[in-house]
Amino acid sequence: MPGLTAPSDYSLEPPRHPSLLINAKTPFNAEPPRSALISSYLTPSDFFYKRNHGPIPIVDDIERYFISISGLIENSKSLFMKDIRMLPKYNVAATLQCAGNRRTAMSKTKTVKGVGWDVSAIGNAVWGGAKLADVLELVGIPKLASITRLGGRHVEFVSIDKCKEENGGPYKASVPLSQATNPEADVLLAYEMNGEPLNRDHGYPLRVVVPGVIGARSVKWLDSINIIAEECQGFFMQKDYKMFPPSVNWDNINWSTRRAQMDFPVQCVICSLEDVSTIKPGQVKVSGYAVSGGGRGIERVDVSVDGGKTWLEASRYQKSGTPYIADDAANSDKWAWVLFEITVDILHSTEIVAKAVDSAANVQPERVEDIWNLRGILNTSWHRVQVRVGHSNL
Ligand SMILES: Nc1nc2c(c(=O)[nH]1)N[C@H]1C(S)=C(S)[C@@H](COP(=O)(O)O)O[C@H]1N2
Ligand SMILES: [Mo]
Repeated sequence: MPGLTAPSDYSLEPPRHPSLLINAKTPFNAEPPRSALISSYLTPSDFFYKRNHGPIPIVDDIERYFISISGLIENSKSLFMKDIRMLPKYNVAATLQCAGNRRTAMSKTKTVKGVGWDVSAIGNAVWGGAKLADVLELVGIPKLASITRLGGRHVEFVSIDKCKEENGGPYKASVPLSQATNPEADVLLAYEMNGEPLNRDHGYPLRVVVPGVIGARSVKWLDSINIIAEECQGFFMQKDYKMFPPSVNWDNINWSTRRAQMDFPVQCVICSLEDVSTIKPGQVKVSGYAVSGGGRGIERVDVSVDGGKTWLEASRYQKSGTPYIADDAANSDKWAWVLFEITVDILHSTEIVAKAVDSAANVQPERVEDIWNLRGILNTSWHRVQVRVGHSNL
């Protein structure tokens, strides 16, 4: 591909913010301190978690960059950036969350395999770009189609980065055609993040954003789109990012028995306190984020200051000063997180817990042990932090 190339080593990585917590240098995997997440509803791109499986691709010549669309369609097509920009532009607020968010906490139960994320492998941004549904119309696939005339049922996104899991091949993933062609699913080919051109870490010049779905399906540095009959057969769809029960281990795993994870479940995390904090007795602000997948809003966030015996309801907001209502179409970004906040009185050392309920009344599991899985994905257990009340030296 002339416009976009993939280095085979890490000598040409972009600069990154020094306050990121680095979980792996090559490939670069890093997350912000949790306190940074609650300082704004939109996560600045500098502080947005970075999840990579290879060296960051490079744009040699943006004028020559194009994506090709082919597969089970009558006519293949190449689209340059100017063709994508010609389509109506949408700005969609959507939270991207890695399926491995909170993996470190899950690994305390029993070892899991994967990058050790704390609670910040998540971020909320306004993504600007064309709707995939409009792009697919350019190759003759109508809105709301679930199958093409030639039998295509899935839309595969292929990048150009060199991933060791793919034996040096590119990262790829797919979504069902019915989701890709549904304008309300808001699947984007995004070229902007928070009003600025995407930066290299986040997929410059063009990435997919699949709102409400685990981050793994939002392919960065898009190179081509294939319309295919079956789901993408790549590593990250077939041999990774699947949810297994706790009884499955590396000796008895059979990947084909489980579906590729798509929507993420309801999640919520306290970001105003570390895992263990020493505080003065008195009022403490407890705040954090809550989000659910599939476009389900957050109906409630409960906070406990006695380890989960009794609960108080926190207030929720997206725009400061405006209370959030889960099913208020006019005032809620349905793909985006809500921030929550409550001030509590803490006089003794205790455990503070938070859990959220989504608009389908889905709740978070209490115990991480019950959802433990060998890849350490989707840790959505009640979020717990310890506070130690100290009386001196504070
Ligand atoms: N081409 C490509 N796309 C990719 C990845 C990747 O390694 N290569 N990682 C995926 C994963 S697992 C996640 S969680 C998100 C992370 O996006 P971000 O780095 O912009 O936060 O990108 C996804 N898209
Ligand atoms: Mo991820």
